[in-house]
Amino acid sequence: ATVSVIGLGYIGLPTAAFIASTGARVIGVDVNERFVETINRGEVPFVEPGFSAMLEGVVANGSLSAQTTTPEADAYIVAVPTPFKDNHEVDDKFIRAASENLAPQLRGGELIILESTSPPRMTERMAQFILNARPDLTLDEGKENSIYVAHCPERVLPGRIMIEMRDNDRVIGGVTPKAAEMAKDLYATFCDGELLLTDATTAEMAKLTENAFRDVNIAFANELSIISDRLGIDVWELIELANHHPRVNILKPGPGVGGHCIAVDPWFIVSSAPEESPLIQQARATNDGKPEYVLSKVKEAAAGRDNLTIAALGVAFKADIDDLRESPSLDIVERLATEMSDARIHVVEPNVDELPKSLTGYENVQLAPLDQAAKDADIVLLLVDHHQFTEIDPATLGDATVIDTRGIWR
Ligand code: SAJ
Repeated sequence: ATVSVIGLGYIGLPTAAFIASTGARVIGVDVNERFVETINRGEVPFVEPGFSAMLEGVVANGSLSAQTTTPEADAYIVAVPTPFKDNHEVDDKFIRAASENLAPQLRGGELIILESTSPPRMTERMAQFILNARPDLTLDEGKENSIYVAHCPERVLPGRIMIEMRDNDRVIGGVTPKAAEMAKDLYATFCDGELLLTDATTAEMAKLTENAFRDVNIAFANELSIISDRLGIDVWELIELANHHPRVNILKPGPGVGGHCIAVDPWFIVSSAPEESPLIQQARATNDGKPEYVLSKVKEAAAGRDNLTIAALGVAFKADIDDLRESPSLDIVERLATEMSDARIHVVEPNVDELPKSLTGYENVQLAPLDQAAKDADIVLLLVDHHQFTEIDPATLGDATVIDTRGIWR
């Protein structure tokens, strides 16, 4: 069977490679020509521990190739971005484009899976995009011109994809029951986790619920960190102690919540049920407010001191990745650059070779190696718990003021 994976980003490309590693023929599709070329050379266009060897192998043996046009295939997996618009409603233009590009290739009998995280009913809408382009096809099962549409949200954690792609349980929701069964057969070829069948809308909501749960829990931790500052206690110790209770499991406070999932997905619930979701909305507001709080701590530490050098350690959205999407750390450094224009800011980000675009316009900001930045700093602002930073002995930072937003040096 031929499987076509549309969208070769952090999720689509590993999914394509895992399926290809089972011996299936996989054709990846992406609009980004540079991505396509990189992948066809067997190289991974982003940082993901352990993934290079797998990709190199499946490209070298011909199981996986990439192209910019959508081919004929027996199954399609759509893994394109689902950003939201200013009003927090989904922008479905990439799903629409993927649907319209694959529709002409269909002959009847194909399975089409939406993997992108989506608001309730998006999978049904995708099916409708396809049927609009191909009124000769039907969702009624068992006919020669039937197509089978399902939702199988991806739940791997960036940084642990090699483990989680195989081991995680998967929720598979069919627009029709047979679509769910067919999707289950495909995922069973590379997934050792349990494959749980439901309808498409429940599957969409399950994914959003998982990420909203995490967002609410992190908001609780972030609120505790501000309360703890006020009370003069160590929030890390506090949470560690509370978590010894058998039914308490509080996540970690930090500089805010970033990435393209936890900071985005709760909005899909909110936009589909605004009146019924005050708690989820407050969690978003609490987490989005944390960068401002960190900024105020830096300003407090800088008050009355001139000619300061600030080492900002990390701008990725979390540890040991190069992904800067929705990164609260990057946001904090940008605001430092504008609001503390007298200070020199040395940005240390071991996972990138050049200063992120949004920071290039500032004369007072430069990318610096860790040892130099740490040596010159009056204020060390730890924003991401990259392993390079956790390995530092804080005693070597001299008399710099340390603001550790991740609690790694306590
Ligand atoms: N964060 C904290 N404190 C914590 C945990 C995380 O401040 O205790 C911050 C991180 O620093 C980061 C943000 O939250 O800025 C999100 O990081 P994350 O590691 O929680 O999650 P993601 O966005 O990398 O991946 C999540 C995962 N979802 C869940 O764990 C429920 C992953 O399994 C999903 O596949 C992914 O979203 C997705 O694609 O939806």
